Amino acid sequence: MPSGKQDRGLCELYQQDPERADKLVFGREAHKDRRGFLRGAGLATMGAMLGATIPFHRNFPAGLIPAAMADDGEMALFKTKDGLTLLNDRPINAETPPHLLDDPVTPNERHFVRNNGIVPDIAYEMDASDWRLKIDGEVNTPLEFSLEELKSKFENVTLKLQIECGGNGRAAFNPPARGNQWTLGAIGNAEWTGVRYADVLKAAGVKDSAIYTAHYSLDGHLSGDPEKLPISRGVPLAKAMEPHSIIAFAMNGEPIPALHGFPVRTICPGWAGSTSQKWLQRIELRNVVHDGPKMTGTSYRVPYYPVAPGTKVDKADFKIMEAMPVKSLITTPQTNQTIAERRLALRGHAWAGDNSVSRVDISHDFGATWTQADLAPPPNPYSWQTWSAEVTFPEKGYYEVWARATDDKGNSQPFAINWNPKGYLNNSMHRIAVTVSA
Ligand SMILES: Nc1nc2c(c(=O)[nH]1)N[C@H]1C(S)=C(S)[C@@H](COP(=O)(O)O)O[C@H]1N2
Ligand SMILES: [Mo]
Repeated sequence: MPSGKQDRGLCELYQQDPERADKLVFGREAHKDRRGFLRGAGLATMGAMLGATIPFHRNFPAGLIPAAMADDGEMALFKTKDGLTLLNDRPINAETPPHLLDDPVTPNERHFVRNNGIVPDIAYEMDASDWRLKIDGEVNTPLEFSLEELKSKFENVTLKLQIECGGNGRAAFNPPARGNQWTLGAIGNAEWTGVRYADVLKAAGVKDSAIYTAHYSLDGHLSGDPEKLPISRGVPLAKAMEPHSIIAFAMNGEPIPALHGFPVRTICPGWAGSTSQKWLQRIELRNVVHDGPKMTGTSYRVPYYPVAPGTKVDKADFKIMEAMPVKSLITTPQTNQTIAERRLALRGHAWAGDNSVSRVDISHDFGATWTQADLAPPPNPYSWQTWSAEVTFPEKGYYEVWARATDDKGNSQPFAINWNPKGYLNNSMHRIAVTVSA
């Protein structure tokens, strides 16, 4: 597994800024001299990442990503994925192109990945025999469970649950917001099996003083410092007690894959994905709002009030992001297709945080007119809902198809982005391009 101090992975650097990556690794002018050798600071960096010296470094071409880095560690885990777009390799962040999200239940190999830190060893080993889940803090009886105990002591539930990263859609922000440049695909709707979060807390006896939960996990901080946690978030007690909040141990009928949180994770569906904590080892009930890493400052937080694009907002004016807003995707057809027929079948999904979706409308004339799509009810609350529609184009030419979902509280997707400093909660309409050739 590569270790090092850089906060962006090499693959990401090469994707975004190949010249800078070359300079960093291969020295100042390497990008101008493609024969550039690995030397000096670049050689040291590469050696540190590979954990060995490179005797033939003089033959090592500029711009080459060592095969060991592509085949080992997290990149090897990433190879189990099918068609995802890699945004960053350290930590792994990858999204699913919308047309690969067509299934009503997202297969494991197509579920997006959002990591803040380093995948822990337990997930590589897929062996939970030494693992325990601890429940403590504001409880009457602190408890500890092995994986088998957790599975057998509580009723098991299986639910289709959507998890969407709070930063999904950030790439569309202007001025840009720093962070992973998610386009549309940081959303998934897998079938999860686990125990109710509420049942586990009730077994420990929730004290009246408890108001918030805190999740602690096994993933490593990017700095390599074992004292530091990459992320420790939590939810208000009421969300944890909601019957669809679960502590999951299986994803689509299999042990949770390494990238998704083996052996167990919370799922607090409909809320920013960061509340669904992977590689869980401890839940603490707290008598204050949790203040772990990425709970404070501007992480997973948005201004209390709407702000104009580019506004500098005082840190004191941020609140914790909770439920995600109503949103939809067009998953069939893929965007940018040329079709030889005037009629086009469309399909997709829609979801709405804590709410349910009451309708999806489709436009093929830049929003001038809308027709209502057929919308299936959710198989269970907090699953996305599948919709279908058909449009007929009047003549050949370039069209856009737009989808707009509305939830049961009357909220609809906007056309414009509700800009905020960190690029969260973008639920603007999904648009696809269609060219009709006949
Ligand atoms: N332990 C841990 N849990 C985590 C994260 C993490 O970095 N570490 N990332 C969170 C974020 S920001 C999101 S959006 C979801 C993504 O879940 P997935 O990778 O299974 O799609 O996991 C959440 N749980
Ligand atoms: Mo996220």
